[in-house]
Amino acid sequence: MSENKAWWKEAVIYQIYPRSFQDTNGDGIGDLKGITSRMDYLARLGVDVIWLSPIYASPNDDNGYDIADYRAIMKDFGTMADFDEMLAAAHDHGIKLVMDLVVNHTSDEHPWFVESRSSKENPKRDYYIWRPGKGNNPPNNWESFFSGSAWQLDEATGEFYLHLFSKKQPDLNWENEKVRREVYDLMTFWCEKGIDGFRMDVISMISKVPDLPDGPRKADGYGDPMPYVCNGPQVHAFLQEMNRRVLSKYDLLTVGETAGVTIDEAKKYARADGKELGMVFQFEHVGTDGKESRLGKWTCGKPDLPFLRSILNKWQKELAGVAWNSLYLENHDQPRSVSRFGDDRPKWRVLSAKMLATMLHFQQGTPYIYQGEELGMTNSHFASIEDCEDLEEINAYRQYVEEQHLLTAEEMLAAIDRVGRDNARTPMQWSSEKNAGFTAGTPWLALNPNYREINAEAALKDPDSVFYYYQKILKLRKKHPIIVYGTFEPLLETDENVYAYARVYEGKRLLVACNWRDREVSCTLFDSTKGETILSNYPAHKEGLLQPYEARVVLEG
Ligand code: ISL
Ligand code: CA
Repeated sequence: MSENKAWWKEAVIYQIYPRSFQDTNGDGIGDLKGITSRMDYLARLGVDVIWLSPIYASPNDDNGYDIADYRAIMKDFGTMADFDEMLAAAHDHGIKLVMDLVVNHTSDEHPWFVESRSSKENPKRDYYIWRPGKGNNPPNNWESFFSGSAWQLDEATGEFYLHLFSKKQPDLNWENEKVRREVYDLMTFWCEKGIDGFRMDVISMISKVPDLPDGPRKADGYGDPMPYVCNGPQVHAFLQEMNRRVLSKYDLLTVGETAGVTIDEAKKYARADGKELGMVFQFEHVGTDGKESRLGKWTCGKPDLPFLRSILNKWQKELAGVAWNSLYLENHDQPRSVSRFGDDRPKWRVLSAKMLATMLHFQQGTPYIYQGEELGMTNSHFASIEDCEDLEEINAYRQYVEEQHLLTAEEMLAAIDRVGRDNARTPMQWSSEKNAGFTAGTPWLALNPNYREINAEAALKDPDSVFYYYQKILKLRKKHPIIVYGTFEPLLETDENVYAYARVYEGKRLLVACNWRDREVSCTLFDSTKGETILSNYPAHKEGLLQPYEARVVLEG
């Protein structure tokens, strides 16, 4: 293996969703001062990097993923002075800061779009993707990822603009060199402020197939844009240009959010020669919730171990030595991992959360922890669509339940409970006090009522908590380079219950095994080992088996 060492390969990233992290002024919305106030907590956990979901000026149609000014801080979150203070506090704690870069689209309230829509002759017209309709119909059949047509008719000029996401998120036209220059300029602005990297939102979608052909028809009658917008013809050229103009001038962590990425594409995005990005987020393993997906994520089931394992193992094997993996189970778009992949019943929650952490963090790649994952926070419950804030959930409900009658309200709400994005966005659970210590006011999204039991204060008092288990994993990563740089060898690849693998490095071997079941299962992997157990969620191992949700890591040699 060509061993290209880098700080961002050795690091562990903690993702903060600022809106839900810590409120300091009682408006019910998390803010930058709140993040600054929790820096000690993050340092205690031992993370190396914070990735902040977007904090730029935004009308919040999609909670900041719709940006109106890339050089200003969202009013709800504070001021640029608060930002500078937060960045300094992070650096004082030895923590780096990565910003979210959302440049596939802007807000429709961004001045570029306000100009662009004003007339066909406006110099910024070509900053976005405008097309005449087919009669009264949109230019093609594409469905937005947030429901309905991906095209919006704009009265002022009688043309349609493309929005792969909400209609308040018009897609930028990356073919236009001026657009690219604007993006590189704003990136440089943040680099000069001293940030340490970018997480690039849907960066796999910035290049569209030029003639925008109809997509394959889906069950709801719309066409799927994915084949024509993901990994498009110019995407690598654009990223190489971005790299030359900006990224190569700084020492940055870069991670592309690349929906629709394949192994072959990932090898290009995350090329080991550093000409594009450091790593990408692939989506295959978060699409393992059952195979029936008539209406995408809204008609899925429970993920199963063999399928999930085959995907993760494939990424481990295929990227080895060629590109670098990022490792995640959660983020602000995914449900809580302990509810989805583990077992959130009180009896098993802590054990299974630790098992999942073990399974993930000992693979090769840079691990990501999403706020609250280190506490084993669970999915919430949404009794009515009125309780939901996420536009993906709300729009899908309108379309599938109210307009097309493809799902009943009960089915849709059950799906939201299972995979809705609001599950990840309920406020951080700091303590058992009012509103979990998140806010003195009314939280923008209701807390998960289980905050009375599951919270950071309780975790910090309990040596067996999920928190301290993560802390231990992060310390082990610093101590044993095999965890970062060891090669990956799958084990027991056909076992129905156990996820096992080995890592190998400089004459040492690390054995990892995780029981995915709530019962004892047979496993002889550790029976003859003379190695040292460096981590487990059980005090003692039993010969020939793994206890319910047992996870064990043994270092040999
Ligand atoms: O394509 C998808 C199917 O819904 C998604 O996986 C999509 O790629 C993903 O949700 C993109 O996410 C990112 O961009 C969105 C934003 O809402 C998300 O929060 C962000 O992570 C639009 O900016
Ligand atoms: Ca606030």
